[in-house]
Amino acid sequence: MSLRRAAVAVPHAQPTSCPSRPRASSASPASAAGREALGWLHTARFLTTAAQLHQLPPLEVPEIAFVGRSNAGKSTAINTLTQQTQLAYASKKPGRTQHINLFAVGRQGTTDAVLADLPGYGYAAVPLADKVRWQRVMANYLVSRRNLAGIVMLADPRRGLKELDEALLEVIRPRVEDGLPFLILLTKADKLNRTEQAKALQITRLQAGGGEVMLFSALKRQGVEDAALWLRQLVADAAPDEESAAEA
Ligand SMILES: Nc1nc2c(ncn2[C@@H]2O[C@H](COP(=O)(O)OP(=O)(O)OP(=O)(O)O)[C@@H](O)[C@H]2O)c(=O)[nH]1
Ligand SMILES: [Mg+2]
Repeated sequence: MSLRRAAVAVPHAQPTSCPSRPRASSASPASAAGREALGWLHTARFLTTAAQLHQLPPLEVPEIAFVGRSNAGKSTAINTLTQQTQLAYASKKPGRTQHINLFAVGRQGTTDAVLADLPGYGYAAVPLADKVRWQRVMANYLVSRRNLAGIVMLADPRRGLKELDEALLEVIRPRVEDGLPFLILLTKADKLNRTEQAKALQITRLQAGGGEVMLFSALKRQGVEDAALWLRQLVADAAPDEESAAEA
């Protein structure tokens, strides 16, 4: 499989590295950069699916993993960010995503990034042996996937970060400390009032270990533009700029 990395230009993208930077509210109209980022994400299409790590194709393009507890809203977030209703399988029933599903993103048939929808962890009805097996697969993926360029962890703020989320934070800590971009999206923000949202943000920022934290609601489209910009910027930063590529 050959995937070509296309040059990425992000118009007026804002820096997103400061966790405490105030963010635009969900009601604010999309900025030019936000529209561009969302348009880019809209190009997402199914690439491949794998039940095991060795079945994943080795890729050169930046890959961004969506991880989190079962039912946290990973698949829904991917569908919302790509503005596609059924790209990733979302479901009321936890444990819907059981494979690593890859989606290619890029205009005009090029692929300049891949989104990876990972199966959720912590679903009580899954047999213990399967849970342990899956945790090992995911830890291996997060530690060893060479083209992993960013991690988006989704968590339901009504539950907060749980034991398994913290275990995952430990697994990725060395890579995050090494500069791997890491974002926690607090999903289903529509279920919280403003005070609860502010409190959830504050608490999670203390736990995020160098990652950025944003509120997100697929229902109210809250945080969608900011998350899209974060993804777009990450891919722009990961791409070799054209001049240095030409010099090499
Ligand atoms: N109110 C509300 N519900 C949401 C939101 N995002 C997801 N949901 C609901 O949460 C449930 C689980 O969503 P999924 O996207 O399937 O969750 P997942 O993390 O992919 O789950 P697994 O594949 O089991 O790991 C579905 O019923 C969604 O409709 C949101 O922003 N607001
Ligand atoms: Mg899912």
